[in-house]
Amino acid sequence: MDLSSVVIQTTPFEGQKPGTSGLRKKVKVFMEKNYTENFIQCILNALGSKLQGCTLVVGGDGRYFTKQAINIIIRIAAANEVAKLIIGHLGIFSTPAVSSLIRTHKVLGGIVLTASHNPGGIRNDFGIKVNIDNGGPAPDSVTDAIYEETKKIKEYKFTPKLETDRLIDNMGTHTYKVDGRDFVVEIIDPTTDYVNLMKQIFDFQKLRDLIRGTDKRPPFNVLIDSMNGVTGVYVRKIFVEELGAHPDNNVTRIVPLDNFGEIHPDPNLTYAKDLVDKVKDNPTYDFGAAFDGDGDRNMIIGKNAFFVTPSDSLAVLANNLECIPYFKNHGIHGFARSMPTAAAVDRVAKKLGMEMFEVPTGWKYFGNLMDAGRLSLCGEESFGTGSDHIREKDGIWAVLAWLSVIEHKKMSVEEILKEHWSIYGRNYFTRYDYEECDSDAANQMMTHLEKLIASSDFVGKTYTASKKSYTIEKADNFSYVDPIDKSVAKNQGIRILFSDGSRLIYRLSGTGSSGATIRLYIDSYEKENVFTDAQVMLKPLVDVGLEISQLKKFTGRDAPTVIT
Ligand code: VG1
Ligand code: CO
Repeated sequence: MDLSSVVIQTTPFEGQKPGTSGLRKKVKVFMEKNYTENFIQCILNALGSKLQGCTLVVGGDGRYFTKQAINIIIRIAAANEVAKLIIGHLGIFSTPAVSSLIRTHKVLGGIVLTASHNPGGIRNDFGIKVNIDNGGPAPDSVTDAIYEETKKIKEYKFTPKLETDRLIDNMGTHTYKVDGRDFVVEIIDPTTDYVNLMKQIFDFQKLRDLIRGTDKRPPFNVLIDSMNGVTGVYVRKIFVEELGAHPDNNVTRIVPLDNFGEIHPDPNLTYAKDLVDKVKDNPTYDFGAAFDGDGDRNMIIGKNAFFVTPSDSLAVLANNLECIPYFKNHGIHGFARSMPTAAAVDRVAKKLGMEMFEVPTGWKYFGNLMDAGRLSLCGEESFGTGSDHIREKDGIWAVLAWLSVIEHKKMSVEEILKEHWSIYGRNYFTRYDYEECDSDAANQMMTHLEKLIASSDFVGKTYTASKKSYTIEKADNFSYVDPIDKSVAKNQGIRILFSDGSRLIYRLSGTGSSGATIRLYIDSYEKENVFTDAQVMLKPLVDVGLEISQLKKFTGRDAPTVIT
């Protein structure tokens, strides 16, 4: 049957501005009449002339409203002359899997339906991320263009008679005639391409021997927690089916739920407490890992829940990449971290003679460097680690990388960290998050900081807490010039740098859906004193950070919501 598309009149919605990674709002907002339709049409408008005849990858973490959003995307894409959509079975794709598929199929881009680490379900968040043809998150130039479209949209195109009901429930290819053109919807297994990629990168036989044990070595007992998010389907395939992990003892919460079982699918010590407790309570576990809703974040813990900060995780991987076959084949071309991430990896880069980059928060800033062949491994303190195998951070990749290092070094997680600190010294790091603060209060605090760092006598001032003194050497609002395309990103966080190398950084989160989240990042470097508890070590600097920002006065908050 030949279907025809129609043009539907609409009016703009305020605030459809993508943040650090996609547009995130309450589900109820996305459910408003034309809200999602508008945004999808604006994404397509921003693609311009490349849109006609293109292929897009579509899928997400399976949270509430995914199916409705996919149905909208199918009908709008068909009417806008998109030639083909590649969609995950049941609407499921992890964010790294989308990145991989875009690259494997060499298509124009993807639409990822997720609010990532934000809670899901009808009362919580939904989100839409846009990825470009290199597989990475849309850069500022693209998200700015989308936002401009949202402010002036008057109509969207739609194919009302295209039957989408239950379309994503079965795999297969469907071809339609829309306005006389072919339009194809292909529903695929969300895991096949990604599992193949992981098999090319890692030595699965060695990882299987590690997890199952051999004549010479007892099994390395892991607990992999998908937190009811999208990684469940990949964890079953990779860890259970390929690597022989036990389906009851070695993996947990691996069925994706549309509300994540009412938990916050964010792998940190607060929201992944369940995993931390299980590993603590059961000393036979050697290793634990958790992922966020859309599978791009990871948290690594060792025996007795020994915690690896993401900044250290990046440095340890950088120091041991040679045990991963991918890097033997592709070489190692430089490292990078986001600005708030502690500089542990910089020390490894220096020793190995590697180029090292410091970029703003958000994975989109790594893409150009990777495309230019100057970056192989990068990470963020927010539990993001990844390499140039794709253009997103990749939770499962990070765990397989860690297991490869453990297999190779035949050491425990704690031993590996302690060895690393003994060689390089330790970058102590902690992050305090104050979630859902009043937006005005948070903005006032940032304005106060802006003024303070601009005052003529700020540099050189000394602050003291618990008898430790810190003298300010430099303070600015971080800005970044992309070395490849020279694009500029300004106002990326207030940095206060002290003469002993310690840092305080203040940012407002760009991923929340309501209120404001203040992030305070604290780090310091110690050459010799490397075995102290990080919270104890950094307490004086935290106090200085609170004093300088007057955070309590502005927000009324006594304590952070999450400490990492
Ligand atoms: C946070 C993290 C940032 C990360 C981003 C997206 O952003 O700090 O490092 O790239 O989330 O991660 P913000 O603006 O809230 O600090 V994901 O896994 O939510 O896409
Ligand atoms: Co995520």
